[in-house]
This record gives sequence, structure tokens and C-alpha cells, in this order.
Amino acid sequence: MSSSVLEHSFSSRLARELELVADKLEQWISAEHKWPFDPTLLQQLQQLLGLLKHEVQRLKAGKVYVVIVLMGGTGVGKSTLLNALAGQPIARTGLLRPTTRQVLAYIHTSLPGDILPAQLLEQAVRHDQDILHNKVIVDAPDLDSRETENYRRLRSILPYADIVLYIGSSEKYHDRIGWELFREFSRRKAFAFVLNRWDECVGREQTGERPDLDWLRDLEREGYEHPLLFRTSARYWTSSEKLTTAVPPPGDQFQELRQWLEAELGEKELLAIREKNLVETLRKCAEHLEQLLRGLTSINLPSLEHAWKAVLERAVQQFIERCESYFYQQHKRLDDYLREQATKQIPGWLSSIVKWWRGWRVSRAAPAPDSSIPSYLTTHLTDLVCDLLPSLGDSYLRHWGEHLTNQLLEQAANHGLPASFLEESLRQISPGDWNGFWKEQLREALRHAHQGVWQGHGWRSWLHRAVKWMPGRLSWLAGFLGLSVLLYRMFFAAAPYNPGFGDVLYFLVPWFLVEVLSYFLAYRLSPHDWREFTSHVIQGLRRGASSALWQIYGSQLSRIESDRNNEVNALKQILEQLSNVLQSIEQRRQEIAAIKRLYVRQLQAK
Ligand SMILES: Nc1nc2c(ncn2[C@@H]2O[C@H](COP(=O)(O)OP(=O)(O)OP(=O)(O)O)[C@@H](O)[C@H]2O)c(=O)[nH]1
Ligand SMILES: [Mg+2]
Repeated sequence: MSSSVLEHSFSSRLARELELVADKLEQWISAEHKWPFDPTLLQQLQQLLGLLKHEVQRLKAGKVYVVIVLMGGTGVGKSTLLNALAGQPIARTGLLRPTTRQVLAYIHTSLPGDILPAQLLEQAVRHDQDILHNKVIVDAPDLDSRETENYRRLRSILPYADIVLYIGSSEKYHDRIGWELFREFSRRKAFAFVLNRWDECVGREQTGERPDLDWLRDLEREGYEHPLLFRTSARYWTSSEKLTTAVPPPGDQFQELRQWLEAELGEKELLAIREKNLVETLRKCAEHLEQLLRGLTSINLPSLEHAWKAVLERAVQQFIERCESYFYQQHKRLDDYLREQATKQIPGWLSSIVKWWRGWRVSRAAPAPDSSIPSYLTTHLTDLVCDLLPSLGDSYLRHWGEHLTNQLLEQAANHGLPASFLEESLRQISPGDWNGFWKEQLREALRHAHQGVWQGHGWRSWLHRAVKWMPGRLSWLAGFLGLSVLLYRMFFAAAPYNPGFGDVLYFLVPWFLVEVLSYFLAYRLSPHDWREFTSHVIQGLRRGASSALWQIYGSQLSRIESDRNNEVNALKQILEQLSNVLQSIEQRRQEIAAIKRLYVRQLQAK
């Protein structure tokens, strides 16, 4: 009594723990996953979840019973065997192949039907054979006929089986499909074997090898130490002649099979089988979850970040190469513009003459048919540089953007992230208007070049700033200094001085020389070299475009990382709960083993 109370309390605790795991797993499976998990693994987990939920229901119901599925090829006598066990013709048998097309469950009246999954209840026959009160025997459709639906039905109920009775006949016991199915489930299910139609083998011992011994050998090779195999002649046990003749074919073990089912498979054994199956289901679950976890953690995001940065740099470099060739083509315009700018910044009369001269020369060199068209001297530098984009052509930037996205996807795929996972989001965040993007980058680069060139630092810039001040100012000072020398000679020198017309040179020579000298010095020091200018533009473009592109695409990596971390945490939590349940079962096993040892010692002491 006390033992059953303990058993009950353990079962309800196990049910609670298992329910928690099942709920958590269900929540996780039904949540929307952005991460590209292997759909086959998810489907398998979904199936295992169904089994866990079924086990929770069974534990909660407090009923100890097992589901025994009769599995085998068509015509081996599965339905006949069920009829023999039931002692009445409940399942249709016949010569027509296949005969059974629906699942038929033979259930004791004491078992509530709602604790069984719907797949097992396509057809149900209730009975009151008390010796089979805790065993649901299921006649399944065959596994090898042309009716593929039969195979599908069998597969759908096999996960709910606690014991599989693999039935063969002298001709059919090691077929490929049956053997594959057996291999797939043999780690998770208890298996016993029945060689039916044994009467057909009797008397043929001389003609060939005995199929039962051959099958036993195959099973031993498969890892079974002492496989449980029964030879039966089910048809004999269903016919009425058994009552009269009462001589079954020699070697028939139908009664042993019955005995095993009815007496040897007691409550303790059933619990042990269920527990073993549950442990295997939980382990399988954990295996799948760990596989998903490995998939998540195997993706090296820092390395993907590195690869993406390299892709972006290459893409920027490609664009820059086009810029360089455009600047080279346009270097005359740039040169003129920069010289013009340099001259504009220098004050003084000489600078004004040079400006006028340049303007005059240009208007003569290219007499504009329409004077409203600005010459390249009046062109704004930004327009000049941004003219690059139309010169590249419409399709260039579109292809450039496409190529960039494809390269990023390729790198992601190389790092284990399937293209389908990122494709949509990458295309969404990619600037559709690459023209606008590059225009903005070019403007920024110009601003950078402007700062670098005209407001730069270093000795040359300082000197330039100092000298730039001189023309138009220092020349006047020099002129007046010359004039003051003349005045000194006129009024303070001891020798009398007669002023003449040539004395005007006292003013003009220093004024002119200083103006010319300071102008040329200021001009030479001014940054008017197109190469220097474009190198500043390109430097700014490289830096600005790389960081702007990284801002766009790098955000995807942060999103991937946070998605991954969420998934990793969720999976770890489920795995932890799973291992808690496994631990509880193991602990319980050890407790029972410890108690058993204690009793043996007491008996020995007596
Ligand atoms: N000789 C002999 N025939 C048997 C035995 N058991 C079944 N049969 C016959 O084999 C044929 C097929 O039997 P079923 O029970 O319908 O076989 P099944 O495995 O259920 O076949 P499916 O429903 O098609 O999967 C029937 O004609 C049975 O009478 C047996 O022990 N000995
Ligand atoms: Mg059948």
C-alpha cells in the first residue's frame, strides 16, 4: 500500500515536471523564429513533444498501461494473431493484400479512451478480459504493401507504442522496410518478435535453414543479447478445431506468448518499460535541442563581421577606382577651378589683374554661344564632382548595390547563415537610391577635402595663411618706405637734393617688387594641385562611405546576435529542465536500488 502511495506521489511529481518541460518546449516551438532552424529537426521535436504530452496525460490519469503495436508486412498474420489473443474475430483477416487499412485498438473497458491519442482510436474494440486490463493491443496496417497510406499510418502510431511486437512469417521477417523501421525505433522502444505461420515451417527443416534461428542470429548481430522470439501459428489458435484436436503444430509457442503478455508483463515491468521509453524520448529531445544549440553557437559572428567589413571595403574601393578615373578625365577642369580659387583668396592689385586675365582668356578660348551657360570657372565644385554619378550610368550603381548584397549574403552563407534567412532583411535595409547615397557621400568628402586643403594644418598652411595677407598690403608699406627714404634725402640729408621725375621710382619699385613677390609666394603656397585635392576627396570618401555602409549593414549583425542569444537562452532553459527530469528519474532509480540492497542484507542477516 505504502509503496503504491510513494509510486503515485513520484508519478504526480514527474507529471508536473514533465508538463513544465512540455509547456516550455511547446511555447518555444510555436513561437516565431527568425533564426533559420533545420525544419526537419523542428518537426521531429514537435513529434517528441506530442509524446511528452501523451506521457503527462498518462501519468496524470494514474493508470499503468502500455500500448503494444503489432508491426509487420502484409499477410504475416497480424490481424489473425490479434484475433487469437482476443479469442474472437475482432479484426478482419483475409487473402486480399493488404487487408487491414485502419488502426484497430483492443482496449479494456476500464481504460478511459480519452487518454489515448486519436491516431490509435480509428477503430476501437472494448473488452473485459481482465488479464489484459493494462495492455492496449493495436493491429496496425502493414508496412510493405503498395498502399503507402498504410505505411504512413503505421509510422504515425509507432511513436506511441511502448512495446512493438514485430511479426514476421517464414518468408517475411527481414525485409528492408521492416528492418529499417525496426532499426529506427529499436533504441526507443521495447521490441519482442513473433515468427507467425510457424505451421508452414514445420516439416521443412530438411529443405533449408530454420527462419526462427536465422532471425535470432540477425537480431543478435543487431545488438540483442537474448531477443524474445515466439513461434506461433495464429490461424490454428483462431480456428475452432483447436478445441477438438488440441494439438498445435510442433514447436508452436503461442501459449508462451500469451503467458508472457498476461502474466510476465506485470505492473512493475510495464512501469520499467514506460520509464525506459520516456528516458529515451527525453534523451532524443535533448539530443535535438543540443543539435539546434550547436547550430546556433557554431556561427562565428566576429569572423562574419570581419568578412562583411572586408566586403564593404572592397565595394567602396571599386567605386573609388571609378572616381579616380573620372577625376583624371576631369583634371583640367579641377585644376582650373583650384587655381581660380587660389587666386581668389589672394588680395591685391596683381591678383585682380590675374583674375581678369584668366577670365578674359577663358571667354576668348571658348566663346559661349549662350552667355547664361556658366563656364567651368563659375561651376560650383560640388556640381563638378557630383557630375561623376550621371557619368557612371544608371545601371552601374544598381549593379554595384546588387553585387554588394550578394557578396554579403555569400559571406553569411559561408559562415553558416543560409541566404534565405538574411536576403529579405538585407534587401529591405539596402538604400534603394544608391545615387542619393553616393551624392551625400561625395558632398561629405568634399567638405572633408575643403577642410583638409584650405583649412589644413602644418607649416605650409601656416605659412600660406601668413603670406596670403601680404599682397595688396605689404606692397603699399614697401612703397611708403621707399617714399620715406626720398623724403629723408630731400629734407634731412646734409647734401642738397634736387627732386626729379625719376624719384617716383622710390615708391614704385618697392611697391611693385613686393607685390609681385608676395603674390607669387602666396600662389605657390596655396593648395591648387588637383592631385592633392582629389586625394583628400578620396580619403574622405573611403572613410565616410565605409562607415555609412557599416552603419546600415552592421546593424543586421547586432540583430542576428541578439536573436541568437535569445534562442540560446531559451534552448538552454528547456535543456536544463529536461535534465532535471532525467535526474529525478535517475535519482528515483538509485533510491529503489538502494532500498533493494538493504532488504537483501536483512534477509541474509536472518
Ligand atoms: N498457414 C497459416 N496462415 C495464417 C496464419 N496466420 C494467418 N494466416 C493467414 O494469412 C492470411 C493473412 O492474414 P492476416 O491476419 O489478414 O494478415 P495481416 O498481417 O493482418 O495482413 P494485412 O492486414 O494485409 O496487413 C490469412 O489468409 C490468414 O488466414 C498462420 O499461422 N498459418
Ligand atoms: Mg491485418
